[in-house]
Amino acid sequence: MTERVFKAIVIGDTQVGKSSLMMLITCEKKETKPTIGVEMKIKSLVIQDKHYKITIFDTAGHERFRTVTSSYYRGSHLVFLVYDVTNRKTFEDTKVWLLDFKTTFYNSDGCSPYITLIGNKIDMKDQRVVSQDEGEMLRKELELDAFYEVSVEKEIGVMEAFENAVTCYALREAQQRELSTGPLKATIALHSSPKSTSQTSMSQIHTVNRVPSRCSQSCMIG
Ligand SMILES: Nc1nc2c(ncn2[C@@H]2O[C@H](COP(=O)(O)OP(=O)(O)O)[C@@H](O)[C@H]2O)c(=O)[nH]1
Ligand SMILES: [Mg+2]
Repeated sequence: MTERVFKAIVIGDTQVGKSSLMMLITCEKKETKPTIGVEMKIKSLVIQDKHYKITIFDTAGHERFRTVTSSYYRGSHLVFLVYDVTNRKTFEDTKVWLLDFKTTFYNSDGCSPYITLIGNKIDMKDQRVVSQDEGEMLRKELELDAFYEVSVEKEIGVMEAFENAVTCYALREAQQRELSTGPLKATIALHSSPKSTSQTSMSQIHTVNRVPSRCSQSCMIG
């Protein structure tokens, strides 16, 4: 069995829900203490019979002091850029985070990382100050690969965003390989949505409030 190993990172302002998001993806219980030190967790999942192991890194509190280092960014395949829909500053700061990432990012395998913009806390309807349209406009402006609105608290949309990123990055990588080594042997099913056998509950996914999933120009699903 071949297993693809990807590195995922979560970036964004403090308190937007990065650690909670990572806990949800890796099926861990909520942690109450603030994250300090390096946090890395592993998520194994199977999508369309393909096995993936994703190492997910959390900024571990360093974002508060803007001391996220280049080693954190290095070699990332998947990036989750998170803001809080109830806090406009966190939305505006996504541009700063992206710039920080792009100026220090280095990936030796030559395939661009798949960057997903995440607007979290949509369960807090009364406090929302950033609309879904604004999120989508920002995605276009920054030329990010995907945009999802989620609620980590209510488990809405998170696994869908995660699995979309894994699938799209795998396809991008395969296309890159094809460009450099000739015809692609593996057949990638392009005509169905990713089916997951991940152990995380998928029951909430269909109530997701988000812009339809999209890969980049080179990766379309569904
Ligand atoms: N209402 C609501 N609260 C959330 C959500 N996600 C995270 N939180 C809360 O936001 C706070 C900050 O979350 P945390 O994961 O520590 O954020 P981080 O600083 O970005 O790692 C915590 O009190 C979480 O319980 C969400 O989807 N909805
Ligand atoms: Mg944290």
